[in-house]
Amino acid sequence: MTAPQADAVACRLRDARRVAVLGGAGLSAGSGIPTFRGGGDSLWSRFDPMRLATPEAWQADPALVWAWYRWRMALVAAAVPNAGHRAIAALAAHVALRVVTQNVDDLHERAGSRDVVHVHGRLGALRCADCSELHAAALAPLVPADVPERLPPERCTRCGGAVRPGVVWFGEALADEAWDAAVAAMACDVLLVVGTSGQVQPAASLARIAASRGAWVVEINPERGGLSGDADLHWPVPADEALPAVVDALGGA
Ligand code: BJW
Ligand code: ZN
Repeated sequence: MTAPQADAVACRLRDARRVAVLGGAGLSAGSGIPTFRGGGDSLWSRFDPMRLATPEAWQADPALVWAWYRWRMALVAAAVPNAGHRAIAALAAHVALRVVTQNVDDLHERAGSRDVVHVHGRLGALRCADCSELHAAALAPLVPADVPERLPPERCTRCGGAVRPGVVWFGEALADEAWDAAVAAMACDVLLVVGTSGQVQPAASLARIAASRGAWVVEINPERGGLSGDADLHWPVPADEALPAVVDALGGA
């Protein structure tokens, strides 16, 4: 028997022409990647974001920042997509789907999703801190054997500058191309907001943008958060439970 929420979401999806996912760290929690906020082993309960995830932190101590990102890359490289990522990839067989994620891992891609918009960049997309040139390995998936070889990184082949993780730190602007694609994706009939606390701007404003354009918004998150007020339905279960149930209710992958 499927959950009533799964049937309700599936029913909306059947009538939708365009569907979007706005995802966050909770989607990858089921793959063993820690979230940023909350209790347990969350990143910001153990590490100071101002010393690790800002341009000032990079200026002050690039070796410390690199060590932390190297550890994060190794975690991601050893992780595998969970049932939530796989269900999102499977949904694309049923509906016209855009995936917008705040996550910097590559688990959506490894689960089979195409054209994922990473509004906060990607761990694997190393780039020059000075001229923004992408590092050669930028588009390769993260695999465990690569992580020690890639780091510490070489200097930029174009300008000799330092190579940095291709993520968006606090105080940095999101890449125009990613932001524009994310806003365009919010022109949808149904938005699935999955595993985000909705505390970080401007990404959190995307749900409001979709709602203001008439989207039906479902929030899949065990906890209520900053985006619950924008949601028509809050479904308080983990992503790797809810999303496969939606695919099942739609009639399988
Ligand atoms: C589950 C689950 C399961 C658990 N299933 N769910 C307006 C007001 C106040 C401040 C600002 C503002 N506008 C901008 C700011 C400043 C700042 C900001 O938002 N600060 C707030 C935190 C106060 N924003 C910025 O600085 C942004 N830049 C910017 O605004 O630039 C302006 C500018 C313009 C022009 C020139 C220059 C500048 C940039 C933000 C970058 C965020 N970067 C990070 C780190 C990325 C790199 C890295 O990974 O190291 O991005 S911070 C971190 O938070 C990361 C995430 O993508 C982001 C969002 O986190 P997310 O995904 O929501 O995770 P959590 O942990 O918060 O929540 C997890 C959720 O999952 C929870 O709700 C759980 O319940 C749930 N969950 N298990 C489903 N199994
Ligand atoms: Zn350079």
